[in-house]
Amino acid sequence: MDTTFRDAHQSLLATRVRTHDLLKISPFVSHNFNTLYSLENWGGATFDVALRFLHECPWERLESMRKLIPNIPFQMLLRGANGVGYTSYPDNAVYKFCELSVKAGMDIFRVFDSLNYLPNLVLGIDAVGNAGGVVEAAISYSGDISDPSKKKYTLDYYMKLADELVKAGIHVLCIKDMAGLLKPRAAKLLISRLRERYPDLPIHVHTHDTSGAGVASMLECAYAGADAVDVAVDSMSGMTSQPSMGAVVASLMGHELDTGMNLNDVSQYSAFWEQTRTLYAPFECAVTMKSGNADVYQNEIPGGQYTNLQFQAFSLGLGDQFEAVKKAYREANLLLGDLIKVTPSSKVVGDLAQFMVQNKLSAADVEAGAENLSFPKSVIEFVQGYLGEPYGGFSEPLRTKMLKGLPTVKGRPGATMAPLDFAAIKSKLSEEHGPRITEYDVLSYAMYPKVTEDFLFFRNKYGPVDKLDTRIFLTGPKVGEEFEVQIEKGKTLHIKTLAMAEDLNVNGEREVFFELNGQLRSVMVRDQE
Ligand code: 3PY
Ligand code: ZN
Repeated sequence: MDTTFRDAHQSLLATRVRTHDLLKISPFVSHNFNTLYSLENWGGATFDVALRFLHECPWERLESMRKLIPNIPFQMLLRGANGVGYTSYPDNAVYKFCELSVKAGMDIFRVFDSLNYLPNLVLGIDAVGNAGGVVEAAISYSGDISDPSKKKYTLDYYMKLADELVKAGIHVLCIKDMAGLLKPRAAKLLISRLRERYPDLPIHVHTHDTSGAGVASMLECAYAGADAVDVAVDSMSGMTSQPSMGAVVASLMGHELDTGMNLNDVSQYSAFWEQTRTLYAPFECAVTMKSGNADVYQNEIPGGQYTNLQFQAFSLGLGDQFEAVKKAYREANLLLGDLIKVTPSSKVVGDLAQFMVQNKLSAADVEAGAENLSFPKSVIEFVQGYLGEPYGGFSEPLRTKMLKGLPTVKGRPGATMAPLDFAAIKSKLSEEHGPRITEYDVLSYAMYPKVTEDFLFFRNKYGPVDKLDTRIFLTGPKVGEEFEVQIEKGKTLHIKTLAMAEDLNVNGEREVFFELNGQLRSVMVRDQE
């Protein structure tokens, strides 16, 4: 599977790659990579970031990619009962979300739960199955099964969970190594054991290359009988992203597992992304991250979160704080009982770690003073049970001290949530934003109410900004610059910026003059300097 369209940029470029650039390279992918198991191009953080920061509709992105790539299965990442969000949703929101995803063009759903909590996983599996999608159920990997001193997440734990998932009726089993902890020897052990137990079950493995061992691990998985492994095109691979496509393709050439993929095609694809990546320089993790780092085996921070935490620390001018955050992350995880850490449980651990660093608290301080500390909201909601139940139970007596008498949820959180009234949401949105509200907008609202409202206001005011090219979108045109925007097939706007007024008006706005298809126009723009 190629992750370039989703996890690679989520992990390297803060998920900022725009539909415009994805569509530019889509015909090339369609023509040259039709032997891929799948193209991961949706879900995870892309949904939220598209709406929130890129001001574009994620559903339209999916439909547009589908039109240009009709011949490669599409794959998305579904956070089980957490949909594409950070919390539990009512069941009908997850079912409807899957139904619409299939309608918009999705094929394969990688379903995981941030605590490997079976009832949440089963809900996601059922929702995908109901929608007619391919169910790829994922076991999130933590710890190290090749280290006998690690007692919580053992080979036996993973085999039992696999048994439960197979019983739930899945099409594909995924091992989701979101932090890149699956060392080559552990990979061989786990995949060969799964292959032995389930000779006919398709097995798919996902990893991140944070330590630098990703290619080695994926090759071991392939040799041990995995059917598909995840890679990103070379120029979007490595470090917190997936291992390199070119490296895996080249390593298997002439072997019985030869992928049959052409290195020249990979290289052309990579050249496109090498160029395109430069447009996203402000979001580039490579500004702060220069190399792989094997300390991930200790802190167990997932790929996307690793770059986020590092970026936050460096942008505050606290580069050395990142070392403290990584250390605190490890401690926070142990305090909470050694959790599976992946969105959203990884956010809980990250928030606790940052809280500890900011307040200069050691693990012992947290344990001793929990009754008197104001923990981040995500941490409190986690101990209340809003994400489900962690394997091995909640950490006591810390949980009770943190709760300070707050109510708790037993079992699967979504089971006790009232269903959403989609018709009511639609009429509310239509009243506020006009009659063009679709069922896709309704589901965006179900996942992210405030972000979707902001997006709808923005779209009504500014139109389809996803049609602008990325440099213009991110930095704006220069005075005197001419550019074109294709708003639909055969409809192109010619724009030339002419001048800006010297003075600001009373609202702090400046008049900007431009030509639109040869006609003089002006617009008031708030001055940000
Ligand atoms: C996500 O949930 O977005 C992830 O990438 C988890 O690994
Ligand atoms: Zn990932």
